[in-house]
Formats: sequence, structure tokens, C-alpha cells
Amino acid sequence: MGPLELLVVAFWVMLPAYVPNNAAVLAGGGAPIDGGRTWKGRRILGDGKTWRGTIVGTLVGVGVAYLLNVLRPTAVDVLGVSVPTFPLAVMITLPLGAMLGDMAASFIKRRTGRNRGAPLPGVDQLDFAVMALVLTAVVAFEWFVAVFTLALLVVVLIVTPILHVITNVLAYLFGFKHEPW
Ligand code: CTP
Ligand code: K
Ligand code: MG
Repeated sequence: MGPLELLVVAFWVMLPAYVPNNAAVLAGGGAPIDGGRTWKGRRILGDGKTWRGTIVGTLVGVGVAYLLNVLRPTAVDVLGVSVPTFPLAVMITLPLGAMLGDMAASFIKRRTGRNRGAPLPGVDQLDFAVMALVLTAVVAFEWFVAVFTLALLVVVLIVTPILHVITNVLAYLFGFKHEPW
């Protein structure tokens, strides 16, 4: 695969993991997952991780994967790039992993004294992608190794933080987010 093809496949394959966190920002609110509970004097996750945001985010991600599967034949024709199909397990592990990665980062933030909304540079930009990849690799190992070459993984790890920064600055400017990260 050439560089442009790698970029297209990276974006295609990660889109079901990119969309959930943004959908959660739009859908968020209501009861927090930790139910307000604390551990060692600090919230377990905090008010920024809600049931509604997590469930809607995951479902929207599953929907995105489904849509990409439907669009795949057309995309292969139009783009001339062999993008993969998502098996059912992966339709779930990519968005669910993304939400869990974001949640794990909030857990770490609270344990290290950071309040809701505080940035954790590096982690904020990759938590969701790394957990989505790990969960997918664990649950659908054969699909994972068939799709992810080392080059594709490297492209994903470079492209993801760039897209994350752009998306979050835009979401902040449009008033959807409280912080631009
Ligand atoms: N959100 C949600 N449920 C999630 C993730 C996000 O409801 N699982 C919503 C919340 O309204 C949250 C907003 O999306 O405030 C922004 O998400 P994020 O930046 O991840 O949360 P923060 O509020 O910054 O909290 P934290 O410091 O824990 O990351
Ligand atoms: K976050
Ligand atoms: Mg935040």
C-alpha cells in the first residue's frame, strides 16, 4: 500500500472508533457511571462519563461500522482502495473500546488529582484509539492481524492525535465542548 492508500484505510478502519467520543459529547448528560461515588477522596470517574453518553456513543459507532460495510463496495470502486469489512464483533469492539479507553483515562486522571475536564496531553489524544485496537485484537485476533500491518498501525497512531486535536478545537469553537481538548 502507498501512503495515500494507507491514509484512506487508516481513516476508514478507525472511523467507528473516532465517532463515539464525539457522539458522547453531543449526547452526554444525566447520571454519571460512577453514581457520584468516590475512591480515596476523589471521584472514581467523574461527571464527564455518563451512561447516556457512553451508550449513545457506542451505538452510534456500531451504526457507523454498519454504514461503512454497506458503502464498502462503492468505496472500493470509487476510491480504488481495498478497505476492509467489519465483522459483527469488530463493529462492537471498535466503538466500545473507544469509550472504555476514554473512561480508563478519566480513571487515571482522577487518581492523579486531575479534575473533570483537565487535560492529560498524549493520553487524551490516543486513549480511545489504543483501547479500541487492543479490545479488537483480543476479541477478533484473526481479523486484526489480517487488516493491520505495522505500517497501518503507525499511520493510525500518527493520524489519530492530529484528527483529535482538529475535531476538539472545532467542537470547542462551535460551543459543543467546554475545553478545546
Ligand atoms: N461524555 C459522556 N460520557 C462519556 C464520555 C463523554 O457523557 N463516556 C460527555 C460528557 O458530557 C463530557 C463530554 O462528553 O463532559 C466531554 O468528554 P470528555 O472530554 O471525555 O470528558 P471531560 O468532561 O473532559 O471529563 P474527563 O476529565 O473525565 O475526561
Ligand atoms: K477524554
Ligand atoms: Mg475532556
